[in-house]
Amino acid sequence: MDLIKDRFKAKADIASAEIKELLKEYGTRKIGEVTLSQVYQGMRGITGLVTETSLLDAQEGIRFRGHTIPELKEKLPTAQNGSEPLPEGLFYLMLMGELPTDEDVAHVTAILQRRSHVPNHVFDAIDALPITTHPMTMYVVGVMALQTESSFTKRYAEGMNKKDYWDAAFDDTLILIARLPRIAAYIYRRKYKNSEHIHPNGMLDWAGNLAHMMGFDDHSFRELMRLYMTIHADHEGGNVSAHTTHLVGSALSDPYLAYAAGMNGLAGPLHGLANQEVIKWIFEMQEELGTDDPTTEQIAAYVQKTLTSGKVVPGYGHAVLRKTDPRFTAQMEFGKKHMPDDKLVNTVWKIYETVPPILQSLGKIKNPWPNVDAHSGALLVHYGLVEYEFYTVLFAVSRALGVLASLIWDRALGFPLERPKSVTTDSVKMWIAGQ
Ligand code: AMX
Repeated sequence: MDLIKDRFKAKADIASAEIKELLKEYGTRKIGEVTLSQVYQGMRGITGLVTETSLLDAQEGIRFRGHTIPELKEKLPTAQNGSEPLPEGLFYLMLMGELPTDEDVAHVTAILQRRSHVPNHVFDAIDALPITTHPMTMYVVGVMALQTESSFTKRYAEGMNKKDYWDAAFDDTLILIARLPRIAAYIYRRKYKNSEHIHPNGMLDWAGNLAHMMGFDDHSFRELMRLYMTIHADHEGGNVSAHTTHLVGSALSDPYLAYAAGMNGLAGPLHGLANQEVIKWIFEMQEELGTDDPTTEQIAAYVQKTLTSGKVVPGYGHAVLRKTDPRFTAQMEFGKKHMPDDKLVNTVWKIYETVPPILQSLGKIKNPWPNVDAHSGALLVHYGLVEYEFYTVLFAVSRALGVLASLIWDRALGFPLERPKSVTTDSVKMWIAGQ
């Protein structure tokens, strides 16, 4: 661990010095203007955050440290006999800002394997919840129970120097990431498999072991988990889960507290819960139409019905993206390679043909194209992972890689408490009257 910590520290020192220079020279330059509408409408388009790990382009989609998803699929190391990127490699890239070698990735995998033991009280906390509890609630409770292990909180109480915050955040992050697959798999087996738990395989990579502990040992399912964990990891800093983790961390809440807060945001249906909503919506459509192979005409009628009843079409639209999400495309490619004839996957592709023109015709939706969540569930169902309430937990395990790599950077760069200004409508009226 010292090896990557030392490397990280050297990079963070250079970055800190650069930022200091930038602010000295250009600190008073305006980066944008804020309209009253933006203040009332979810702060869309306001630049107000620094997130080093990834950057989202409205047309092109996400770049992780400058690399697109197709590039990552080419450049990141894969498992032996595999062709999908290992998420440990993406974590290294987001943290270090440079592509890892095979040895770097093996090193991260080994660090995570060594730290993966989950203390019993975490399982006890999860077991104390009724079996009907949503898996995301169980997951956040598990993360909160693990917070007893935070070295950030212990060291802070002992009077840690602020120069060492990054170091404690680093330690917490690696332990937390190492343990999340076990917590997720435990919840899956508890809720859906009669608590018949499967022990970790200490030889497997992080995502492969998650698949194994959930009870899926098919080679291509492990490959899917590696791809899934890679593409869901980060989507720059303004989305609800990343922004919340960053915000809560800015109060010097430790990485466990900050990540748990972020995951409560991921559990909302307009954000990460959309992956369960998509499959639920498709299953309900199949039931209503009485077929598992609906035509595009039938899908179009069902979409209209969804819209008329005042609901959103899950998996479509985005607050920043204005084209098909490359994370959707990466999953479509996986589907074409591994299950081209799967009926549900083909339905997802038919929905892709049908929905955008309908949403476009409404005139108010800024992005009629599919996002990551439009595809992920159908791939999981193909392998027998049909319990769609669990899907957001998988998203959450992956999202830890991005938001926690960012949190280490937040502490390394000495970012302060986040505290934007708010207004009341009365104060806005007075401001307008005085103009
Ligand atoms: N179906 C129906 N209506 C939609 C829609 C959709 N998929 N996407 C947007 N709209 C509506 C909005 O509800 C809004 O309606 P209103 O003016 O009556 O309130 C209008 O179109 C304008 O919205 P927008 O500016 O295009 O989108 P936004 O930035 O406000 O919201 C998002 C973005 C993702 C919340 C929205 O597109 C949505 O609700 N999509 C469905 C849920 C979903 O797939 N979420 C997952 C996003 C990805 C992720 O975080 N995992």
